[in-house]
Amino acid sequence: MTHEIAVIPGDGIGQEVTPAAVEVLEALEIDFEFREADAGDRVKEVTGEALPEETYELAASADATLFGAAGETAADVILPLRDAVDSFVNIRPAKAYPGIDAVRPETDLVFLRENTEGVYAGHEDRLSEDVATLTRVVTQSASRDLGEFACEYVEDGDHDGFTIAHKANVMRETDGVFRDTIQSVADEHGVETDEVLMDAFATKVCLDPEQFDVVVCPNLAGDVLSDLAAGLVGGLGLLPSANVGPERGLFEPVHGTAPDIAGEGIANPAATIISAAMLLEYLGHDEEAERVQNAVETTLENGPRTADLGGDASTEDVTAAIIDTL
Ligand code: GGG
Repeated sequence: MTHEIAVIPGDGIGQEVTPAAVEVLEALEIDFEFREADAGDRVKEVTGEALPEETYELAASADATLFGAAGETAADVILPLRDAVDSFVNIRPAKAYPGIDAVRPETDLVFLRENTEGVYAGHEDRLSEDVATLTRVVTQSASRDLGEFACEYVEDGDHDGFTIAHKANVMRETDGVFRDTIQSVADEHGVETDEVLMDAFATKVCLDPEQFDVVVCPNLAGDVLSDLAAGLVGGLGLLPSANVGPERGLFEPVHGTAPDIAGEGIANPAATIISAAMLLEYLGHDEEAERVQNAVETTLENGPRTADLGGDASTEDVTAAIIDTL
């Protein structure tokens, strides 16, 4: 069976790390058909559109999508692409790998981030020169989908339960719906939960990350808190993500375009290659997913390493080492 994979490198280092992940996938004995498409700042400059219709349609029809990064046009690219694959959850593991000089080497977390609403729902207005507004949308239905996913994730994996991170003491209606709906789904499943205010979580996770395992968050909180966790494990070059929907998935590193190093060939491809491992698992290739994950971990431990991890290797050197280790 051939898997059709949409490949959307986007901008900045997305142009470097996405082909690296494709090279790793090509090294496996799996029948892939890769179809590349444009999105982001560069294509907008040329065509006036950050997300051409054919790119959206490709993501909406491919078996899975591998995406790199978007910069200034992130809202016009990433959010519609997540919609194209009907993704309601963004899975973001934050793990400290052996051999990496991490601030908190004991960190091993997974964020399950709501992926369709909150303040990223796109309802922003400029009412006057002085006043800008943003409508935060939280629904029981999206919170229920996330809650169901979180329960299944915990039941299928080696997890005791999950933590709900929210700010319902201030955003009583919106985060109240989020917290109460997810809690009631967990009760129906008999899954254990605890809850934490998201600002307190930011401190607690820095001081003692081991007290957390699976963390279920609203959209913006999941984006911010997973970047914070990246700081604990060695940087954004190490955090993958999977945007999962009922029939399709979009796999992308957590990091953005890194304009400060874009074009130099020194970006760390690990986050995108681990995202490709998540894509493999999503498509049912568990054994190959584990091989890729192990090859990345071995390479992170033994080198070569890119500059963000204290080395001087290029993106190509690291990718070649991962493929050799497979
Ligand atoms: N590879 C993902 C990317 O381009 N991240 C930049 C960004 O702005 N992300 C926002 C989000 O993940 O919602």
